[in-house]
Amino acid sequence: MRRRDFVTTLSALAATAAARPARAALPSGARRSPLATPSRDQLLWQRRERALFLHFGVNTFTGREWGDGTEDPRIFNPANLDARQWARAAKAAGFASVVLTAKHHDGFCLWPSALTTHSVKSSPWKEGKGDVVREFTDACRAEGLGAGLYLSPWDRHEPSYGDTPRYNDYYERQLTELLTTYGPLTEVWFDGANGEGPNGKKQQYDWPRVHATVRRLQPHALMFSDAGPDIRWIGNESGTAGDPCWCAMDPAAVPYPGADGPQIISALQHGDPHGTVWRPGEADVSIRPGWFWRESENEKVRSADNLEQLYLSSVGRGANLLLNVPPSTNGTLHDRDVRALAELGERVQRLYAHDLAAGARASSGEATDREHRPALAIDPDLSTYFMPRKLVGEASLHLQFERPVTFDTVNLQEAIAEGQTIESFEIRVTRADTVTTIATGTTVGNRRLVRVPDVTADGVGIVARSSLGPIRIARVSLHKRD
Ligand code: FUL
Repeated sequence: MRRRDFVTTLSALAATAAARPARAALPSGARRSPLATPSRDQLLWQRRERALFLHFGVNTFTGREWGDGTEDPRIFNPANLDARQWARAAKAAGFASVVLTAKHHDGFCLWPSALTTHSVKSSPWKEGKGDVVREFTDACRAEGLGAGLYLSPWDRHEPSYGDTPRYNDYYERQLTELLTTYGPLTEVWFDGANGEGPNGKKQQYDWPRVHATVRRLQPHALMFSDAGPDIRWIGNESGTAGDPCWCAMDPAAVPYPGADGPQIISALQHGDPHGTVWRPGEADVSIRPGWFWRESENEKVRSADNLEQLYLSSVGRGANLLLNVPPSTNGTLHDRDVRALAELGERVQRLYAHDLAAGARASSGEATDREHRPALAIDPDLSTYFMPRKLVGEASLHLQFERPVTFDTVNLQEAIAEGQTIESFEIRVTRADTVTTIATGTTVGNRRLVRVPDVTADGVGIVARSSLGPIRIARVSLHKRD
């Protein structure tokens, strides 16, 4: 649950979902300003596509979603904590990184912070000598996974919260502990929850200072929040990116984390084709009804079908998926969650295992340079791409097969290192000289997955119908579920 849920009505959300970013007033192909492009770290992060989220802390032991900070640290005692099990489950399912809640809103720290006793230090776990963040980061590295940390700015335990300058110093020092003790992090996760402190005053966060600290101490870590600066929240907690979904954004659209309103949600969902900053979306969603583990929700773990739908509505629309799989009171992931996760991993792996477009003859009606010839769209190398010479108007890519192929999934990928330009596309098939349009769509970005009823074809045409600039298709592949 988000704090903003209190103030956002369902009808406002419904209206938002239907809303689309205003269409550019300029003709297709005409550019206002150079397109935004990703940094190297953003590109690497986007290519990883899937990360696991671990909500763990005192709430695991109370069954609450939001602790109020009065929890007795002695309730924290995950007798069989096994961070390697978390990391192995993530890796086995094809997830490339993991993000842990080092501190949630209740203020309880999973590491022995020098700034408070409200931490693992005061718990019976490992007689107060344990450090979950250390075990977590070590396990991620041992499995070759990226490690990320969530540090809630809202702290319902800390007495200085609400006394703005004092708490901002406190938060900065806690952040510094995390950023300087546990080696390189791939992601630092900030949510915008913001309350009043014991003095009755609302805490004013100093985001520029927070961001500068992360940049200085962990230059390769990407910062997530509603307002970026590196990764944006996708605008809901249901695992659904907008359609269209642009990686670029107007930096003024979401002025600070936690800012609310239908226009803000729409900006997060869809991005902005003419946005000046590259800020790809991350769709966070839980495998269970709640963010924290509860015995009573063991029967409510999402099915593999449901997880596959989440994959299609997040990664398949060009966003990254951050799937929460919370450890239980004994400190391990529950069997049911591990099984569902593994099934998702297998489905994704099986989906891509066989590319029916491999070996096709690729051609285009448009002239291209040799280094951007059509065949480069069907080789697996995402750094090479098909790019027609002309900068405006439709462009098509045709794949001709030696023998007819039957598929139900089309995978499209743009060469996003150079930016994102495709605004709308169409997929056509040829069969016995008849051409049929089987799907149309909007943006592509890092990946667009299009599911179609089984179709058998002699050839497939991908038509980029409109774009913001040069069309660069890094990959077209065709797949069939078994
Ligand atoms: C929100 C929090 O309020 C929830 O408890 C959860 O951590 C979610 C991922 O972010 O802001």
